[in-house]
Amino acid sequence: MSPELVSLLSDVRRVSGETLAKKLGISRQALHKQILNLREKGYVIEGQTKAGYKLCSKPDRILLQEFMQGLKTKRFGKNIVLNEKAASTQEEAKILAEKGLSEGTVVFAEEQTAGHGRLGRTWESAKGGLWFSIILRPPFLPQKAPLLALASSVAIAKAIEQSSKINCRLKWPNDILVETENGFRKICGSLVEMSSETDKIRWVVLGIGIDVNNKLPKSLEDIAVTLKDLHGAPLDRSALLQRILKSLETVYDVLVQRGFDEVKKEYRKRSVLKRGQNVLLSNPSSKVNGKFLYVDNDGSLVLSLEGGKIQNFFAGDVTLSN
Ligand code: BT5
Repeated sequence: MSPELVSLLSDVRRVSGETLAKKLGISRQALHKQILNLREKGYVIEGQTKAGYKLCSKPDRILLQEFMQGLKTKRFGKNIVLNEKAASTQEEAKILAEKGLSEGTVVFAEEQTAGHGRLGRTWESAKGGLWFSIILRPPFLPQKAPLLALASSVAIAKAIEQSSKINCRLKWPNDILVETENGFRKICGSLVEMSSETDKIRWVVLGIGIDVNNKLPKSLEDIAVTLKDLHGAPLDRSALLQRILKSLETVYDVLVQRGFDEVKKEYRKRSVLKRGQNVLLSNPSSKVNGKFLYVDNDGSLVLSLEGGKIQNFFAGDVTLSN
């Protein structure tokens, strides 16, 4: 792989073999070999030495060298494990976290065979999505870990909005939705799992699943949608992941250094829940009806229940009701 050649080809409409060889400091023969090599890897490159080369499309895969070249973070993703296929990046990352790998380490998979959400629910993870988990070691109390789901939703929403002009909405605690003509559809879910002592987090693994260019099964048609469908064309997943990691790092640093206030403002702007709205909060063992009041400073959901009691909830699935 030649990331330099890919980036030269990406910069211009058509470029002669002579110019490319000169810029790379290699012979025309060596250049020809690199072009063939890229074509074998799925790059569609039109042309020959004389007429000039043109990069028509890149393979829809995250390729290490190219990815690292465009990654603008300080820590997040600097150490990245790229899997063609994994049972679950979450499980792999938890093992690495336990072994002591540093904050910002990312485990990514092109495809997951046993991806899961909260409460062991299945997460559909066919090729073409972004399925990854990040190791974090936040210096705050374990009670504050749920804030990471809210903060990561804000960061991902911002990155998606910059990459595609798609407006993201957030649903407590961990969903990113998009409003379509058929109602809200989920495009991203996140999962926060941790190991802690009474007053210290040992590690958090933040798992993120984003529907990008993947196909969704029929069973999810009414609740999910992909960015490709919304955008009308496939997205460059490598560039999107680079942008998401940068955004995650920025928002995470704000959360750690300055607290939840700033992030909360960004969260509230995009929240589908508006004050006074009737909601149903479901947990495996209970269902509660109430009016949404606000998201508290510890990330919990504050509802006003029938009879006027005000209560904080730390987990559950929210359904909007009338
Ligand atoms: C979540 O769970 O939304 C968290 C999903 C986290 C997935 C990532 S992928 C990388 C890492 N490795 C893993 O194994 N997991 C993480 P929850 O709120 O429980 O939502 C699960 C529900 O979302 C399912 O019951 C389905 O209804 C729906 N769902 C499943 N697959 C989906 C998909 N690809 N897109 C949108 N919705 C999906």
